[in-house]
Amino acid sequence: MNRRFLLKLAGLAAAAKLTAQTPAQTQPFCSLNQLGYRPRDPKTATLRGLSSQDTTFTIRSLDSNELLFTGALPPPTLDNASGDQVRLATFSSLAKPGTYRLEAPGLFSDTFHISNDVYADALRLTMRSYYGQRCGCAVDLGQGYSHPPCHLAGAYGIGSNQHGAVPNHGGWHDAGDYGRYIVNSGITTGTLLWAWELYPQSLRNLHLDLPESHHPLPDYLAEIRWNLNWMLSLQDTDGGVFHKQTSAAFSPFVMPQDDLLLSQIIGTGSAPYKSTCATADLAAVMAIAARVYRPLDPAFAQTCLAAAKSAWSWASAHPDVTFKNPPGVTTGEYGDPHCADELLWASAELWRTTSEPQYEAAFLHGLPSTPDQLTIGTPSWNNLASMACWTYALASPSGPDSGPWKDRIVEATRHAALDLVARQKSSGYGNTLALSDYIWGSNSVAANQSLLLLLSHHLHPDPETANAALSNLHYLLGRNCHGVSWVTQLGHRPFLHPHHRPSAADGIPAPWPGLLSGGPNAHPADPTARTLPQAPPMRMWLDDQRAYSVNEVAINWNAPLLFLLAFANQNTPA
Ligand code: G3I
Ligand code: 9MR
Ligand code: ZN
Repeated sequence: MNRRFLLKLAGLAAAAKLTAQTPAQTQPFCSLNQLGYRPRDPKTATLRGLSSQDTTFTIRSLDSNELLFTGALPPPTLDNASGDQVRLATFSSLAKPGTYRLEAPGLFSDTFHISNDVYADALRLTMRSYYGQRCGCAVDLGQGYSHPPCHLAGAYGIGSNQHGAVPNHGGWHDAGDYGRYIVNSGITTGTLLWAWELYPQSLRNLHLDLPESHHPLPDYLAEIRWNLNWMLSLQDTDGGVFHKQTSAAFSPFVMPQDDLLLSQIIGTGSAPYKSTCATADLAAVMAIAARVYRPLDPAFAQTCLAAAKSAWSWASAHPDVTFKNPPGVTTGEYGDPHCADELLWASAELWRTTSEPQYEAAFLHGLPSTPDQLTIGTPSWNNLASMACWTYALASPSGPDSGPWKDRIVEATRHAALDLVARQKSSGYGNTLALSDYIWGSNSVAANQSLLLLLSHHLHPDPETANAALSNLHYLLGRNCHGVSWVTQLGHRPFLHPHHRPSAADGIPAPWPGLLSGGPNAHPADPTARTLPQAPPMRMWLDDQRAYSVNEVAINWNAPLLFLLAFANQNTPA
């Protein structure tokens, strides 16, 4: 039998398993992290569908076939996000490495592991998915997940004063579509570079099996540089940066090499053609890159720094050029009417990299008039103010010289983090999402809330905040009302049908590995998701390739997951 056929069988088996096992709301069911837990972390599973007479659960070691743990089940409580009556089974003190199953009357959980390296594969797969998103390059992830170079013909065109052909400079396809967008690349690449700065021990020896793997640069940084080079190519000679490079409309569901629509560099439609948010995002990211690559490739770091400075000057001189799709363009807009937060981030990163006073002055000028007015929120592609504040805090001296702003940033971050901790404790499935957080890409809201919690933990160590961050990982990897792992090819029941053109067009049933689903969306915005009956927000999700407002994948959604996994793998040599 050929390999493709075997893969097809495996994929069909996985699909059959999903339909057979996806639990009805009223049947006994246990949801937990389908990979498992690190020995010393808190461990709680969510059970539903049990009789109120059932008051205990047990955990069986599948290595020795012994029952190693018995725990009490508290009475059911209503989880508002899912509408489920849930029972929480806590077994944190079970720390012995091994393979286990949770049991209760009428119920066996998925098999799970307890071990220090339980998230090592997840980290590698999640990061390797960026190689899978590469544009303009032959990609081969193995097992048939491959394509030849794509989108080689590029041009300046719409909404710009420049015309003519441009070479392809790579970058990552944004999501399930083949567009490349500076704004979204910004937060993605910035988050990945931050993970390198904060958790290098998890990343410096990560083997990604890339075309560049034999080069001296660590694989992790080689992959990120692939996107940095494309971002640099969208900078004009005056320092401003074009918003995106996409076709005029979304392509059909074909492999990338079969998408023959012209890939165009798209401007704002009138002078100065470049946009402020994109330019400031590029300045921030290139300032971080200048720090990260300096010890490894000083010439590249110098290029990044020069790009960051000229972009910052352009954005400071043009603070309000917002982007809307010019006539004839219907690809993703990433429109954001407020670019002050992007500029704040650029100023803070440039100050952290150079210590030059004009950047600190610009950052301070962008803050509220008094420290007590400063609040910290969850970052997202259109909200970078927290990243700005954290970078400023990370660069400021500690102790008596730290100054009022650093102290206030730490305090406001901790305040936001403790709110998330409280939410996590009252959530039936252990996530930190408020009901209003179930929006397009809600899984990335959860992951970015973990990033906030981890920054809080970094600035003011507190296991409660780190544990709440990890609890979102458990939610994403199976402890949710769907009993699904929202990362392709991870766990027992990973979702199978992402809105992702290569996964749809490659003829292999199982999707490309390591991709995070957008997740539940209380405001479904595509025809397929709109067929979902109105239900509590966590239930507003379905595993359907057409349903882009709940089941697409995107580079900026994978990045905070990667950040969280880098944290969780700190004691696991890569
Ligand atoms: O923030 C508001 C919230 O206050 C409100 O309650 C809620 C109710 O509608 O909406 C929230 O805003 C949503 C916003 O995302 C949040 O970031 C908008 O409704 C929603 O339409 C918007 O969705 C964006 C989507 O493009 C449509 O523009 C997603 O953030 C963004 O990730 C997504 O990005 C697309 C690219 O355009 C193209 N490539 C794929 C990519 C992923 O789907
Ligand atoms: O595939 C597109 C996806 O990447 C975007 O997030 C989404 C919203 O902009 O649009 C998808 O494209 C759809 C288009 O908007 C409407 N026609 C069907 C397209 C593919 O399903
Ligand atoms: Zn491409």
